[in-house]
Amino acid sequence: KIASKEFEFFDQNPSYKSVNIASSPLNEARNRYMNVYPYDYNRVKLLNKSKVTASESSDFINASIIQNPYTKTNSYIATQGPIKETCTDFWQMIWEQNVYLIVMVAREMENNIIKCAIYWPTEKNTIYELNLPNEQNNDNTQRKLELVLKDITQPTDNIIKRTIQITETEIVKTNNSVEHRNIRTREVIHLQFIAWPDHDEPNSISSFIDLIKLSKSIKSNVKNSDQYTDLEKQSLTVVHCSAGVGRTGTFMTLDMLFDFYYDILQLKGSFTFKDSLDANIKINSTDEIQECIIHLRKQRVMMVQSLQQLVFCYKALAYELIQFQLNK
Ligand code: PTR
Ligand code: PTR
Repeated sequence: KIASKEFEFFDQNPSYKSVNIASSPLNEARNRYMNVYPYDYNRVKLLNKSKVTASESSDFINASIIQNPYTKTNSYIATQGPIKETCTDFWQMIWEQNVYLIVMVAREMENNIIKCAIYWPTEKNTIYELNLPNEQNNDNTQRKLELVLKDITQPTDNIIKRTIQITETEIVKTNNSVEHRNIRTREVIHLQFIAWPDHDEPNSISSFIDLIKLSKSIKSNVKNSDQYTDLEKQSLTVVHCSAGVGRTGTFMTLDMLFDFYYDILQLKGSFTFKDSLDANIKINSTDEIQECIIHLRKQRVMMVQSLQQLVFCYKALAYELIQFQLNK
């Protein structure tokens, strides 16, 4: 009941900001849903503009930079599941933003409806080539991204983990030769959660918590690895579903709140069973889930999109805090 009031509160207090770039005639076709546009103020801009028509190019992708309200740092990119026409833009964004972790909280097809293009390489050790935009129209140089699926595993029943190697290459044509230069290579981890239909909630709490924990452990491994540059280590985690709001918002809410509460619990030493059931240790007398979603909704529309997803946040946070307490 409380959750349903709370949910109405979000819907009745939308914090709309301008979406002029997303809704402009030039970019409209790059959005999967016409009611889910990224705000202008925190959209991700493609650094190399790509051609949309013969004379016009655009830096638009349906993606929003999301700040973690607790750490006050930019932490994620929330984005739509690419459509066929935006797969190259998606990889361009991954490359330009130095991203090493993509969390996909959707299947490519649900209820016989396509929810996301298959934008990743599906055949192991085969090179998939994408042409990067050639803004200078330099006929002699073409930059490309080469994607190779290096590994695919299933760490749990509901998670598929892909290791995708991206290499930026440059093809330089001179009078009588074509030179193929590798500029840089990076491994990107792609985690796909396959047990969550949209507008709904995951079919098991613990399986979704596994996803959050796996993504946290990948981040800490990368921080300690010398394979990655500092820029890459600090990169934002890309999270998407179909619209990049409902399931994506739920993932981010829980991912941020787990860290927030782990820190508090480490400091406080203990808390009561009732505290954890409430999942609502009254810090500053606020409901942290509500606060967190209010912050997210200022950054992207419909983050945590349905009542079930809000209730799921409470259940999953309570579950995790109880486990945390029991395992201490
Ligand atoms: N927008 C409405 C809602 O959020 O419930 C209606 C809706 C429901 C729209 C389901 C789309 C839905 O599913 P799909 O994303 O599969 O089209
Ligand atoms: N037109 C759809 C709606 O309003 O329901 C847009 C939409 C589709 C919104 C899917 C959210 C959706 O879920 P998710 O963000 O989890 O993919």
